[in-house]
Amino acid sequence: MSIALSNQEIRHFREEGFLVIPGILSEHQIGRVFSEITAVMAQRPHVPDDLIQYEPSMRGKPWTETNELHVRKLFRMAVHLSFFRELAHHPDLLNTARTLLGARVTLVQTMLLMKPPEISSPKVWHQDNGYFALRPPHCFGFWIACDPVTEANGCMHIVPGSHRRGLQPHAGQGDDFGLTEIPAPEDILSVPLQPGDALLFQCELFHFTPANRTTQRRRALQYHYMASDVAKTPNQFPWEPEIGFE
Ligand SMILES: O=C(O)CCC(=O)C(=O)O
Repeated sequence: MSIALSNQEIRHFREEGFLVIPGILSEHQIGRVFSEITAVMAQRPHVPDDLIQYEPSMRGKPWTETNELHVRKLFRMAVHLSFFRELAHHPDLLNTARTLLGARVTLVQTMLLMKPPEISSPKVWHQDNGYFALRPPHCFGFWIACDPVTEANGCMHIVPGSHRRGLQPHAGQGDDFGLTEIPAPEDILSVPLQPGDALLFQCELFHFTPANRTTQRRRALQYHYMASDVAKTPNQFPWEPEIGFE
């Protein structure tokens, strides 16, 4: 039996731009995610170039290419790794995407956001559609906690309802590309989660994660799906969808 969103949850997602679904992945599935990360790192350097991105703060410091704790993110895993490709077909993800976006959906992008202890950097305030440039913005992401996720180790911070303002100006380069106007503290909601819990967020919702200030790991999976009526518009971040579903 897969999860079926209630009308109230669908309304909440449309109005507030987010929804929390507890327990979307099992302990066993999270364990597989961790072992896949370890396997990828053990295969260095024989892995695709776009799969691993290291923490910028490690530049110039002693580090090893095989140390998981030096990794900022894994990227495009559904293209490169069968476990993550199969996970994109998980009924709770795919059926929820179809409920919110319509029958024909595409997997836009997958990431494993590693936010390692002590050396990580914040992810600046942004809207994902600042990177995707999709019109209309019929797209959302699942952000799935793999570790216990807290304010101290870098949980998601969002501005409920901000997707209704439409795409706002962004500036900066690479991972520092973000909103030119930072939200007011009173508008911000932090979203602590337990392993396996998912935050669903619309692709124009303002969001941010602080650095991990603890000695605990904070790994999260991010899977974005888009609807079939969406077109990519040109911007500075060229990307290709990972999977189309029939
Ligand atoms: O998990 C994180 O640290 C932030 C991820 C995020 O917002 C993104 O990559 O767009």
